[in-house]
Amino acid sequence: PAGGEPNVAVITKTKPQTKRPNLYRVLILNDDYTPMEFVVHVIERFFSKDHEAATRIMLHVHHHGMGECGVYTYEVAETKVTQVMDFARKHQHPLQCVMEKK
Ligand code: NFA
Repeated sequence: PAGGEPNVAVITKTKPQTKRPNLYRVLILNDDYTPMEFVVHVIERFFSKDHEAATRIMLHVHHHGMGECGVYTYEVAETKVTQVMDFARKHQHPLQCVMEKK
């Protein structure tokens, strides 16, 4: 019949499934009061570094004002920050730990 149903083509696009998660650096900040050995212990305990690597990071923070302890997805980074801040507070040290988007 004349004027029948319009012919409509539907094109569905498939996106390449390669979505990377957003990553966050966890940083420790220098201060004048937290003992160096406490900072080394924190880095070993919460960021799974050996004593040598933890000492290197601590000295970097001491000399440059801040330093990276690791790179994680959002929830893991948030957990690390909370663990470090709670542990520092419990031991009455002013150590600060923050996360920033890479
Ligand atoms: N600057 C601190 C001190 O001299 C040591 C420190 C290093 C503190 C790294 C915080 C972070 N006792």
